[in-house]
Amino acid sequence: MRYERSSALFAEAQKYIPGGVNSPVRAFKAVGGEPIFIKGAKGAYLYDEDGHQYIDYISSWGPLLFGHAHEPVIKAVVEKAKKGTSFGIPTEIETELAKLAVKMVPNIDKIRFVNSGTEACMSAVRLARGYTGKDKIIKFAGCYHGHSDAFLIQAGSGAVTFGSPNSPGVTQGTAKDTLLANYNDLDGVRALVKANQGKIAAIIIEPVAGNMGCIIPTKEFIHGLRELCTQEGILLLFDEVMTGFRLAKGGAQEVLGIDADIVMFGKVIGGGLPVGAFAARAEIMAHLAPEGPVYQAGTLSGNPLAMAAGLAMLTEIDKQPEVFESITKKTEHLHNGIAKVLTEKGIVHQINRFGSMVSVHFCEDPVVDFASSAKGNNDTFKKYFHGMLDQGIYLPPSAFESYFLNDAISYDDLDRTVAAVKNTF
Ligand code: KE4
Repeated sequence: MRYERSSALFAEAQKYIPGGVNSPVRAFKAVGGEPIFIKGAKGAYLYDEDGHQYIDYISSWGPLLFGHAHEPVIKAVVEKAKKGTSFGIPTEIETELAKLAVKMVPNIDKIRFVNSGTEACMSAVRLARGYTGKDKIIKFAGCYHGHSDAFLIQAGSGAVTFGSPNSPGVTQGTAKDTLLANYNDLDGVRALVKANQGKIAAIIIEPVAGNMGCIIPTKEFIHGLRELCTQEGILLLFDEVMTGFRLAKGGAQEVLGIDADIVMFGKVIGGGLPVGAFAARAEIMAHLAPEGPVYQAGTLSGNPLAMAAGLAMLTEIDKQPEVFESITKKTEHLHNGIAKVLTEKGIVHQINRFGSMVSVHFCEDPVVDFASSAKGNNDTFKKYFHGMLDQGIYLPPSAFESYFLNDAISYDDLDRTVAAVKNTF
């Protein structure tokens, strides 16, 4: 039995934790079988409790741009921990990380740290509503902005996998203020705005989507959204929890050349520890407590250990911007290798890639929105996932996710991965 200890640990976990996991996508529900349990990781490799090594293509769902246990991050956290873990009182390192983030990301003057991407997106929507005095928001089917009630309306990521996009527990009162549009459908957004004239506070979007697999906005769509928001006095909220500090120093705003009104971060900004953040021009952030009336708070927000990890990570990126070209080239190499093998094997597929975000879809037609992403053949996906896992390649356990490469992955690892695809099919 390849996964004896993981299986025993999973059985034990299920006695005390719902589904045995602390985040649903980890439970392998979308791919079947039981999750592996990880003992540790270093660089490109995960090591499970049964002694198997895996090339890791989720990098903790994005944060670990330089791979696992990256020396400068570990050192910073260990040193910081020796001086205490949390005070609930301001510390200098919060300002150091804030200054660096503001320097790296265009079009923001101030940033507020929280503990997750969910908190960042939830707080940004409250700020947008408080700033504009309007109630409704538009989100896109298949986009995932965390598990706050307002977003669990045809969310992407784990919520889609469970086939219950509208989660129980979300009230009609909440759902009525979240309007749904389709990604890459500007006319649909225009129609919603027209039908809700003067009532929409914000449009929230993943500027490059990663929770339906990877979906790239057309230039006409993303620029059209910016123009529409400017015309209508609607705030454009870029959820850069995935794309922030992964696509470029300045994230999607930089690579797409679009100025958002509020930008949300998570994952990379915490270097693998719990950090989320939201940022905007000073005149918008001035509405946030304690400067302004929009309330938002958090016991562990700006936690010194998390700030130390985030500061080490962003400092590494600031010093080595070539990391973006390196992981993009590696992702392109993987993309081309997988495409070649699947084509040779006659497997119907689409591969979407943007920077170091990539996803493989087993369907005929291009994947441009949630509906087209949902047409992927999940039986083929399951076979693919487990075939790769059994060969020591850890892929995201859901067709509605993107791969997140880290720069510790070598070209040998990539070629090993492509060979494993060939063996699988
Ligand atoms: P967290 O609350 O999970 O830190 O962030 C929520 C979030 C917000 N926005 C985007 C674009 C995101 O991708 C996420 C979280 N991403 C998923 C992976 N697709 C987290 C994995 C999980 O749920 O365990």
